[in-house]
Amino acid sequence: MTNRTFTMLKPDSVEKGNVGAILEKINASGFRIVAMKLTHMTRRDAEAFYAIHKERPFFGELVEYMTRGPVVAAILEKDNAVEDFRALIGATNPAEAAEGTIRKLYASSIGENAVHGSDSDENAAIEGAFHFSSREQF
Ligand code: 3AN
Repeated sequence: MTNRTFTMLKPDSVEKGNVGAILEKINASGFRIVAMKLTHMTRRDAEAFYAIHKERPFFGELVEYMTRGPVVAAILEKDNAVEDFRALIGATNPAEAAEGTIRKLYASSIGENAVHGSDSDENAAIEGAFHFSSREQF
């Protein structure tokens, strides 16, 4: 079934100039870009977006990282989008990510892991709506 997922190319991907290469990989893997923008999350945005992790020891570091520069936020569409995108990006820790995955190629550590991918259809809808109005989705 065709469905949607949400991604962010995180500040490290933007800083290192990896946005073009990552988008090319996303396109080549059959995802359609439904919405996309360069946006700089405020501290409040990042704390809300990652609220589920607020008790974790890395929360402060995660908020610092996600707010230190702009991210490319996007909604992607494909059959089985959530699961297939998680497979394309690879494990949270790039050291454990499979060969050829985006994190294996472009992430430097578990903290700075290049891309976000929603972990369920429900979260994909919440996260997409966090960044895009319905007028910005095509
Ligand atoms: P994923 O991004 O693979 O869904 P989550 O949801 O467990 O992984 O973690 C969200 C983000 O929090 C990660 N993308 C990463 O930036 C950061 N993070 C996760 N685990 C750690 C950790 N052990 N140490 C530092 N940062 C982490």
